[in-house]
Amino acid sequence: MSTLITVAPTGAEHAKADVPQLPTTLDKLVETARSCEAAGAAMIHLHIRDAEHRPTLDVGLLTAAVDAVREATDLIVQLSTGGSVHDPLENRLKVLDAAPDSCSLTCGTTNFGDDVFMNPHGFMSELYVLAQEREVVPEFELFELGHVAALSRLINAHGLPYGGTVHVDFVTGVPGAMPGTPAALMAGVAMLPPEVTSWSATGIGRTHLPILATALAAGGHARVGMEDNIVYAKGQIVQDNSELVARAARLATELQRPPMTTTEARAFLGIKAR
Ligand code: KMH
Ligand code: ZN
Repeated sequence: MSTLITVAPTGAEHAKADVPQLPTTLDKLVETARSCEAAGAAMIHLHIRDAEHRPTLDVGLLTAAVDAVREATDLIVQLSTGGSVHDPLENRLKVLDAAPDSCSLTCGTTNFGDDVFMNPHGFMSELYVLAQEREVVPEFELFELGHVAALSRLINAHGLPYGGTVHVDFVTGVPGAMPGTPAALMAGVAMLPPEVTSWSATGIGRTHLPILATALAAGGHARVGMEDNIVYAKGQIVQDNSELVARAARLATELQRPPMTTTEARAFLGIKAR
């Protein structure tokens, strides 16, 4: 089995002032999308920034980013519906107006460092059904073991998502949420309901490498990128997201699970042809 590598290049948390190499402009986003595709990524998880490099859910800017990445690459374009912890729920639903291939859908409220990342059941249900209607393939983000149960509740209430597959991503190592340890990840994998067809994992900060290695060894897929981790190795800050993608691709290839092509990934996730 090959490996689906997703890159999350920007996120909503790092400040541009602290991490100047963060791709926050459209040009830089397209450049990083190209280099990450060449390095082995098949999907990109996008958060965008405004002219002041602040996180934004402006639908016009989101649409421009989706169009530009589609024009420059064959990557599956996944928009974050998580946004930042400060984004109102109604703005997060409007993300689908930008017509991405895929969207993230976090399966419950969670501690998020000093903040709380809100995902009440009504919001998740509305987003789930909207994604079905718009023919957008969701990726279910699981920050906590309880989120696995919340995912089952959504599937039982609304049926399978558009595309007919159920792909989940464990986001581990967020301070106050599920730890980024092999034991916690494998506990989550053991709980997955039968409808889940594939899983990936990411580890925040220093949990990045152990979670990447665990996911690859256990038959999962990988998410990497500066949204989650800006340190390549001790004393070495990531300069370009493709460094993280290339390392994941090398590890996956050594483990006889080379990176999935974008064409394979589209079929694998049931992405709509556009
Ligand atoms: N920025 C976090 C509050 C997602 O993209 O869907 C939420 C997040 C999850 O990153
Ligand atoms: Zn995100």
